[in-house]
Amino acid sequence: MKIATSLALALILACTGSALAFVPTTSNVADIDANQALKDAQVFGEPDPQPNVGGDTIADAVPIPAWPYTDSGNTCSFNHDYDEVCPYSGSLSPDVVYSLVPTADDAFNISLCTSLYDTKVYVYENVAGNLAGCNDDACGDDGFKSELKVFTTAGNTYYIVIDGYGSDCGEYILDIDKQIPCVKDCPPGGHLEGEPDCEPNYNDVFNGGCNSVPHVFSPIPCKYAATICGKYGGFLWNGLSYRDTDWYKYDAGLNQNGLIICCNGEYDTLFGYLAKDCGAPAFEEYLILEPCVEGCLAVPPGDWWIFVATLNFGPAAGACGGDYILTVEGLDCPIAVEPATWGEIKNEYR
Ligand SMILES: [Ca+2]
Ligand SMILES: [Ca+2]
Ligand SMILES: [Ca+2]
Ligand SMILES: [Ca+2]
Repeated sequence: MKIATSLALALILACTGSALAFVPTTSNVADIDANQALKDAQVFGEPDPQPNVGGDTIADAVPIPAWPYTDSGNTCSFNHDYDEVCPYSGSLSPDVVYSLVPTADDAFNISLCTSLYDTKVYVYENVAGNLAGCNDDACGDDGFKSELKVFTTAGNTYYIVIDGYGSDCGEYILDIDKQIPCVKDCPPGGHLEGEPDCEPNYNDVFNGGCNSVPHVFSPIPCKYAATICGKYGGFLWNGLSYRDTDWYKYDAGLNQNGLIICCNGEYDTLFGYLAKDCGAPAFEEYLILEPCVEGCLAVPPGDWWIFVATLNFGPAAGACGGDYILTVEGLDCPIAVEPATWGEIKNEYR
């Protein structure tokens, strides 16, 4: 019994420990210093170098003949030839290069999520340095593995560089597959968020909530069931990774019985509600949603703020102008009466 208890505690600690790496916050900027401290504290076992079998540089990149595609190896036996900042700089990790020539305009998902070290991945279009996308941390048991979606043009050559954080190297598992892009359109009757699309150095004075000075929120239209069509995405602000955060409020006193709030967006989405306190804003409850997957939360009675943003920061989060749909059901607003003509009313009593 005692063993079971301590085992359970160990499991909880393990979960908390890994979740600590990237517990989602309501911030609009990646906390690079805090993340870096967590990443630097990671210790990897001695690598198990495997023979360098090609792919050390773009000149001898391993061609990807067809997809879906999976390959594995160990980066430790390769040289450090390339690096990109996303957002951590100064990496000296060895890297391995693959190449892919799409036959149609497409989108690909490149995953290192099941790899065994702190990976980084980026893609060059046709020549080294012509960056089509970069990601350091997106997935995996500790959140430090990499995943990237890239849009490709038929006939171009895409060089996929498997790299690492700091000087980390190790065993990687590369999974590549064509991505069916998620598209969300505003349904009839949807209320437009109205915020301008974000862009480089965008300053959100529209509905950035506690991240804006002064704090600003978008009011949820007073309907029993409101549908809001929002725009979001990630961008760079003076080289740092930012994201558009959208904070919504409703009139105090309109939530007597609880709400059901749902969100469905084109990108990996962070969605939740929180107490109305900008002193130390923290989620009461949140969901991390994959593209085109709807998630719902039951909000208890009372006054709360509702939050929607991309899960990630910077351009890797998804281009500015992405769409999401937020629905809020249960506000104690007057129920709209359908206008009826006299003829319709008479028909009711025929
Ligand atoms: Ca490198
Ligand atoms: Ca990483
Ligand atoms: Ca927005
Ligand atoms: Ca916003």
